[in-house]
Amino acid sequence: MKHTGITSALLGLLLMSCQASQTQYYEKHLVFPEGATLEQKVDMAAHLVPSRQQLQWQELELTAFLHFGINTFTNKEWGDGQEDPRLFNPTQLDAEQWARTLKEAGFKMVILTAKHHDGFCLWPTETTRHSVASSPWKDGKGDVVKELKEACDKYGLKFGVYLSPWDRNAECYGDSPRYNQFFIQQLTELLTRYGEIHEVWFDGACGEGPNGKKQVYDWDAFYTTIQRLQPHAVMAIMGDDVRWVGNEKGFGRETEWSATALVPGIYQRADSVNQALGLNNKTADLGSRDLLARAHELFWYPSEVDVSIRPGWFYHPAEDNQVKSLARLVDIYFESVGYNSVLLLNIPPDTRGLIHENDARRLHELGQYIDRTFATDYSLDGNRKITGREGDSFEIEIKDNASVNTLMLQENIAEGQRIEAFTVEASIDGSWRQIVQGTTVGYKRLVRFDDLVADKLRVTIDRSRANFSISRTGLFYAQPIIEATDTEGTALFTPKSCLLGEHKAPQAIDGDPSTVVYCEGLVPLIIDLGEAMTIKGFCYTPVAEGGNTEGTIFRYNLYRSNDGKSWERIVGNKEFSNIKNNPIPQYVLLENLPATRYLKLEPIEEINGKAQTSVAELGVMLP
Ligand code: FUL
Repeated sequence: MKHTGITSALLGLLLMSCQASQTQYYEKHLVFPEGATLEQKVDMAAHLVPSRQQLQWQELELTAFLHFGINTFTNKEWGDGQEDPRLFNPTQLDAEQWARTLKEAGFKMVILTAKHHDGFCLWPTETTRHSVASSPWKDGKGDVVKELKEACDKYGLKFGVYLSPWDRNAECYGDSPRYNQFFIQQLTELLTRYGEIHEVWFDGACGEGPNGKKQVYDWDAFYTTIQRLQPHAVMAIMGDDVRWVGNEKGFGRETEWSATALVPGIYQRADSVNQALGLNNKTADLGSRDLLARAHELFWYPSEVDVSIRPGWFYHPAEDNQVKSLARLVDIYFESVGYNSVLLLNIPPDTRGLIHENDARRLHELGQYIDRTFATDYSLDGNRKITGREGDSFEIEIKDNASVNTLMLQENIAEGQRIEAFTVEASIDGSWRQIVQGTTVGYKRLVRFDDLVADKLRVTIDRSRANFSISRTGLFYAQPIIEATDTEGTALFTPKSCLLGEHKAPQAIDGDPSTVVYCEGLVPLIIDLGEAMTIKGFCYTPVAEGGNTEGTIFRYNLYRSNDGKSWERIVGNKEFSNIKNNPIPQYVLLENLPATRYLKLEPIEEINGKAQTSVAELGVMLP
């Protein structure tokens, strides 16, 4: 028996090592063998994996672009290269303010336009006089690249450079060998003078037109220069590490394959192969099975979503009031980071050399929103690894009976991107109801759905290219956002009566926030609208800053009823975020609520953990 045991253990080990050695992974690129079947291709695609630096880059999630340069001072989006460098004169340039603002908002890397299409260099290059060295800023002794890199190091941010291949100032542009040399020298300066560089961004834009200068770039030489000088950097857009998502609006594809048949532009065959396959960066489908059937090779070439916080990429004073709203930025976040992409959000420093107050405020709000949304994971055991095969399901238990509206799924992409389709169901009162269906997952998929109170979710992986491996799941509640502009004009409907516990509380519905009701204990507030009506949400107004805020509700449940006797819970264990530090009216949207007469706001926790309740105003929003 003993003997047999050892033998079978050895056999098991042998088998395991055989199996292990059979699993072949392809780093960054693979070529399908001649005559490969679709099944073989799908299996190979499932084993295409990112390089180490691609993986590290993907994990950054949130990265920032800073478009700053001579255009900032000429108020243009594209300079023509003829600008007087003396126009470059920021009065208060403070790279630490840039880095600090971005760091506090949760960004992990900053990419600076070291040279845009106008050819003006933000560092004192030896290649041209069209640079900061010819400007009055710091008497021509300044170096924006250096200042920002030092600030990034101080704040623990990674640093990347944008270097435009298209150069409208360089006299040698169009004389291909000479310009390539010139460009490599610029690249070499940037990659050797400032320590570690994590991303090199080569813009594909060129506005020369058919009669303009024709420059044939030596991508191989650019590539080997980066490999030699900064082997850990990723090469973006015209490089083969990071792919442009295909728009500058900030939206990724819901079905986003990092394993794609699109050949990166730096390869000579790119145009012919991509044309034959009918592909470019904007194509909706870059990696489906249909495409695999026609493709000869695949690249791990993940998507980067670049978008500006303002309409333009560079600073224009006329756009000071056109900074994207928080709601828009949050949508962008969900449809980039949440769609298997990295977000590259541009914030253009102004002519002072500062991130403008309006942009800084919005970044702060965005950072807080993301932090708060993902601070509480309502799933039990979100960090457990889940593996399985096509058709398998797994369940996610929901903690505290909380209402949730966001599911996070992450594939272990170190083993490849495999999931092609999934279904999410919720167990409500003992029966399963389908909530949403999705396609790809990849590094991260944030699935949004209507607010939901359920015992658990069930996720079924309907289609997978090989056995799937999920590294992380999570369940969150993303607060609806009502913009200041939306809410300012929002008139509240005054309920007919209000009870605090058993006592009438007319002060809570008198339209005057200075009249406050306090009471001992965590006591529910009940409002009666007089008749059942369609409502859009409710608003709890706490005692304002400076007043006696004891009893301010922090966490709550909300119930609805039409007879004041039987209650349905519609919001479970929610918080009025930041109400302690910023006690402003709390607008809460309620979606798809049937006509309702009574609402009950039940406090679960007071801001300081006391058993007290207070309210300045309570009202509802009508559609
Ligand atoms: C484009 C450029 O032309 C814009 O000016 C901006 O730099 C954007 C990120 O890429 O191609």
